[in-house]
Amino acid sequence: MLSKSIQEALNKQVQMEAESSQAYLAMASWTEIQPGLEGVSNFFYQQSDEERQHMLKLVRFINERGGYAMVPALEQPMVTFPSIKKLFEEYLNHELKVSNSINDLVHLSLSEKDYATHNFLQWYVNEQIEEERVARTLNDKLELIGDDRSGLYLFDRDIMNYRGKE
Ligand code: OFO
Repeated sequence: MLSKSIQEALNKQVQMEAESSQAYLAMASWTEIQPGLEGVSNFFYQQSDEERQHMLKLVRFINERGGYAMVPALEQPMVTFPSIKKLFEEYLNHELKVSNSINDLVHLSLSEKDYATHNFLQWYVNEQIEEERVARTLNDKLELIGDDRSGLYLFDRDIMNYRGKE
């Protein structure tokens, strides 16, 4: 059975995963209408789907443990971006924020001796390690590319290779 505070914190995480899904959907849509960024757009469509899965996993867990997962209201995410570089910075910052939030949840579960939730959260801890790695790698690549248009062409072509999953 979940304590009230754990239930609330897990529901906040539901909201965060839903917001991640929306934020990446906005990135997918914006890059889809820019010339030559089909690869980046596909990448964010997939990221958005994954975040929805992360949200659902939490919803099912909360309900399974005797709580109630409440579908949250969402704010509109950033829908236009000054540059592709800024978009990827935004992506990395977002992942760092999510990692912090997962860490806080892990801390709370330990302080309340809720080992079932603690165990459940390990999947998210590992997922965030991977997602931060991918986001950092992509930011580093863009830094290297600078204003080189052929570099950006290759970046778009190869972006799926940096995911390290599939
Ligand atoms: Fe939900 O995995 Fe990153 O944010």
